[in-house]
Amino acid sequence: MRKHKRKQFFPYSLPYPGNLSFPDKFIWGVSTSDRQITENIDRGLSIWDAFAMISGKIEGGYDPRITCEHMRYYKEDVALMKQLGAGAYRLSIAWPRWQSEGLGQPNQSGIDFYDRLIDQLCRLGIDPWITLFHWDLPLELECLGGWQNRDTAKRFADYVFSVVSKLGDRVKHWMTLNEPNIFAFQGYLSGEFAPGKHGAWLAAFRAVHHLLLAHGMGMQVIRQASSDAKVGIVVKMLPVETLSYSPLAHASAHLWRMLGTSWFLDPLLRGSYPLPVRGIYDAMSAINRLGRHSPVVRAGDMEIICPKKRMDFLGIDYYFRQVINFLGQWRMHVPGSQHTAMGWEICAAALARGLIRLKEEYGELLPIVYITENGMASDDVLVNGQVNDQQRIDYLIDHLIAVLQAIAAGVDVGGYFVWSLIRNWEWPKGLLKDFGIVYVDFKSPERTRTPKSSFYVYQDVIRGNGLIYVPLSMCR
Ligand code: GCO
Repeated sequence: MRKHKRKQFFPYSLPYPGNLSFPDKFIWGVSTSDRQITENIDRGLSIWDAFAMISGKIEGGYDPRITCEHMRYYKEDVALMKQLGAGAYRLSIAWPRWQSEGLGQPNQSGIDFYDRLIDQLCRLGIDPWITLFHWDLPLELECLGGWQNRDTAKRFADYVFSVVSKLGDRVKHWMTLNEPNIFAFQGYLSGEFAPGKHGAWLAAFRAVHHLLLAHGMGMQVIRQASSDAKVGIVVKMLPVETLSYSPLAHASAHLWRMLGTSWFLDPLLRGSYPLPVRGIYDAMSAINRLGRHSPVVRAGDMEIICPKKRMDFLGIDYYFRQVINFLGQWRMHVPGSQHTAMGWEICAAALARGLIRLKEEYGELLPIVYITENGMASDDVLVNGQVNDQQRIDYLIDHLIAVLQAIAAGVDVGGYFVWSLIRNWEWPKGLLKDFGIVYVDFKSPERTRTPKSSFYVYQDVIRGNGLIYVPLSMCR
């Protein structure tokens, strides 16, 4: 592919795509995760249930038991996907629903729900894409050390085997983990996410290696159980961009890229950690040896994480870029930019540049990419039975243009999933932030659903397999 000036220090502009159509067979979908939309029935507790009980952890005090009740209204939700024209639905299986305590006998009533949901999707011609770990670790496993304990990876593989044996006849796309990079940073360093540890760097290093190992072991199990399955992982894309030159900015950008991306993608795609990260694992091993403990990274691990037959696809979730200022600091508020209700800067161009950078960085090692999440939170209101979310429409169109730009530059992007179909419980933000393209009236006992304007625009995009049906005025 054409080198897009990686040496160029500042963000560059890409030409507006000449062709507003997506490739044939491009997959159009919507994404959710179990913990964020389902009721607390038929399941064991997860680390998020425990975390949410700690006062002050969830803004507005929203209890994760209050949701849009997808278990009860799943048929209605699948019908909405059908109306949208979605070809795929990315959902997650909650490990504590499948196995209440994360090990042992599967929980039949939990399994029955997924069985019904998947049958319903197949009946309506919507392909289920399943994430096996979307952050809701069974609480019992956290008590045994959680992801700091290597056994969790093995238990994950056992759980995956059970899921694939049951659903593998109907499910062909599997994502082992959702965003291990965000899970590690927010769960072990900032403490904003479960398991809520602050500055626990060594714990984060251990957890990351075991998460990646779980991915590799899970992938092995899926491939053994289902020969035509496609397996990938989902990573949050954090493009780092500098707006002014200074050696500090340069060094800081380098560090953030390594921590945010290469720490994860290098082992997954190249089979080795970046050198400084490797150094830290080596130092940890040396200390472990003194105490007669086994090293974190053991012989053979890297071949499990990155086997000869590499993963089939990479899922990319994109919401915002990391902007580094002159002093090398990370800032969320870039003057002159628009921000979402989460306070995240809107920058579609960084999605295109980020994808191109990935391709430049990993070349042939980069498998086909699916945008497994993209979307925004906004303060939407129902007026006369309608929800006009113009900002989300603009957002989606701009980001789809960015995907087209990346495709035009040679990145193999096979599909796009909007986050989210429906209003979700947004982790520490509880129910305060609404990412849905379908509005949910939480005051009504039936949790009445109303498609927003963005739903209809996305429906047009899907129908036309491109932006051709979108009024030109919207193509900014
Ligand atoms: C993530 C998760 C989702 C979030 C969404 C919006 O990326 O953080 O996969 O569960 O809800 O991204 O923050």
